[in-house]
Amino acid sequence: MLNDPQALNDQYALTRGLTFSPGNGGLTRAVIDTDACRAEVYLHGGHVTRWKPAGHDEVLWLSQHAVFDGQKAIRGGIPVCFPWFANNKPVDRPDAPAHGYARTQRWGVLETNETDGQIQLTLGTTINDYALSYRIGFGRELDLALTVTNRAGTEQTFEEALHTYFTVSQIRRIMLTGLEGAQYLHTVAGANTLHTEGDSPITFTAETDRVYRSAQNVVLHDPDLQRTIHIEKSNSDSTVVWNPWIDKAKAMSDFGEDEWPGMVCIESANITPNTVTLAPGATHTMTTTVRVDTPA
Ligand code: TA6
Repeated sequence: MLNDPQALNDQYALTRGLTFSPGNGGLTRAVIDTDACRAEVYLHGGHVTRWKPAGHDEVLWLSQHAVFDGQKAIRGGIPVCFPWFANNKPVDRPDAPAHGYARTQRWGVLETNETDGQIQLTLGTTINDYALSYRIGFGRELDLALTVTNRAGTEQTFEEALHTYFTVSQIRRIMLTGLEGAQYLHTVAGANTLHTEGDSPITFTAETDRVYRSAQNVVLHDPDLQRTIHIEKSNSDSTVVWNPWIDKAKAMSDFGEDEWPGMVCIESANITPNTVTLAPGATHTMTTTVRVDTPA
């Protein structure tokens, strides 16, 4: 699995906008720079950290305190959570990491190409008896496709999430639509109580940590940034909405105490009870497309 930027450039660089170079902490990253967008992806965790479509501000949020040591998950961007979400780990692995192994594992480059101005980068890794292939399309939209293959001789069941951190003007001033009427698990402080979303847009006035049982697309309305972000998805029956607010932000060493008002997580996922079970050799692909509009 190539990690040296020069070797990666020799094999995978694209003259029209994709190169590899040492990034923060000396970690190898792909840098995308085209007329359509600028973006960055670290091989550590297969982690998209930046995506700035032409004509818009940066869409993804990255903590100023994110750690790039090649061990810890990078705080912000799009962490890949697999083969479980949060602490839904196997009971016989009490010390296993929250959100699984994918976000702290080294991923390799499988393919790069450019089509109609969109750069496509496909990364891959293996986790236990799973093979993961992650195709990312960088253009005026951000296209993510996470494909999981069961390489075991028996069926396997997993959870997954593209744990996307979005930059917002001010958490108290944004609204989410698309989850009206959806059932959700409220998990703040371990409450784990089931609720049903009302008919009004979702607004934020306190720590918010919800796993919606919904396959619906979500729209993030940010009037102060004069933008609307559309999060469209397929083969995803869960959506997580999270903002840590004051106390939880303080409790995280890689999250600035004053950063929480400027972000929200909206995560395309498959989380219990919407787990995915694959027969031997079977595959499952979850997709998410992020699109930014300037409302009329
Ligand atoms: O997606 C929401 C969540 O499960 C929160 O409960 C919070 O723990 C967040 O993920 C971040 O988790 P991390 O392990 O990256 O600190």
